[in-house]
Amino acid sequence: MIWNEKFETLSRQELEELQLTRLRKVVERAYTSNSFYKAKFDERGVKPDHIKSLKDLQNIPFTTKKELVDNYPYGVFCAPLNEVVRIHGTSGTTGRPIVVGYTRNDIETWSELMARALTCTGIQKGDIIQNAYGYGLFTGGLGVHYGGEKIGATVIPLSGGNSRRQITVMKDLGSTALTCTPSYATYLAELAEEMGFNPAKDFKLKMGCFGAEPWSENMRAIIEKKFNIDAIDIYGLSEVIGPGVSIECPEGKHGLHIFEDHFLPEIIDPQTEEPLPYGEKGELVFTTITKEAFPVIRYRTRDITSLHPQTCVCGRTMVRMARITGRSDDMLIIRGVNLFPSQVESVLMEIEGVEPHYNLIVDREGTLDTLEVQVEISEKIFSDEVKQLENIEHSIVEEIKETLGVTCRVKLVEPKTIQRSEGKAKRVIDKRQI
Ligand code: DLL
Repeated sequence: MIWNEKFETLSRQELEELQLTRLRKVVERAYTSNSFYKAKFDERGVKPDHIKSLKDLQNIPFTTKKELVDNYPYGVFCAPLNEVVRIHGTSGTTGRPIVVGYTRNDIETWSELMARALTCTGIQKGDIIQNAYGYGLFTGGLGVHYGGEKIGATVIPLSGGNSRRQITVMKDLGSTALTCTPSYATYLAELAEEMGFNPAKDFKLKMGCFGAEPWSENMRAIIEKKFNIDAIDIYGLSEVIGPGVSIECPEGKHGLHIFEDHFLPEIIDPQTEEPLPYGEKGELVFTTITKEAFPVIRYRTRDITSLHPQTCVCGRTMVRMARITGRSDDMLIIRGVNLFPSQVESVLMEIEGVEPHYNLIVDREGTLDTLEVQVEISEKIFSDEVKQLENIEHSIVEEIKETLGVTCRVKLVEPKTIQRSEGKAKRVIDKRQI
């Protein structure tokens, strides 16, 4: 199902014409309404009327997270505050937060994109969406909420947390779709079992729309099996709009369609800042071409992925991005080897008896980095013989060494001892920074 056939299936030529018109408009807006952008453009000698083709985007300077933080709270807004009808923001756990604003048109755009995204997953009028993304400054809750209402689905605005009640609601109200972070979905499945349900049989769930944190293909398989649903990957970030920047379709499950009539994606080499061709992995950069209050121009997301232009079996023509491996700032460098937590997750979830709850503890002994993988194993195995535990431990060490090239220590821990998350999971404890 396609929500907006006209835009989602544009030919490349039609799309590029539209993108250019919109790009020129947003550059003009940023330049004339905001001194931060004006100064940046002037420094490079770029004027809005220099944008004659989409390629000219590459002459415009990048915008970084640091610049947004430095201009806290309203320095990057491109609309007067009295036209801003909503504020969201990042949590700022790693420093000062970023606040983002939306005009009434921006809220309409976002709702349209979330309507497209939810429709793309197969959710429609008649579905009951259990929305367990947090409501508040975080964009997940209200993003799904507005999109869900727009397509005429029934939205239950539960927000994250209150987990036992989530299970009761799922059962009693007959939720057919679950929206939350993948880590929270695994916790809800576990809790449902603890409460005496069989999550694969006792609920009406058909699909889940999961995102806001990196998750592996193997984690998808676990969630799909536990709930007997299609688990779809949804991507977005507050600075760009929130959820609804890109979405997978159940037909393909091989990359997320970017709504390119609103966001221009680029992939760059994060070191040299040079653009990379389709198919190559690098840092994702976005220019929003329709937002009013908080457009971002060549914004460096730090998310690592690649772009794939082939038209999808679902009929959408927009470019797809591969599942995000991680953020460049989440990348761990262990004794010179680069690895993302999601790659460790992928290895762990292949191993029989291992549960989808883990922590990675990074430390330094003398001059050597160390990685300890703490992972829960199933109740049954935990109470079995020591020999079996040793085998699992050995398999994890070997598999991580072979697949990722890093030697690690493994600590198998009792079921339900690793902290569960109601939103984004925090799985890495890097003691080198303490
Ligand atoms: O996480 C928006 C969102 C809400 C997306 C609900 C999907 C669903 P922020 O809190 O600003 O916004 O965090 C954005 O989260 O730059 C990525 O690093 C990460 N992220 C978001 N979606 C995915 C995903 C929301 N599907 C940051 N896979 C982004 C991997 C994701 N990482």
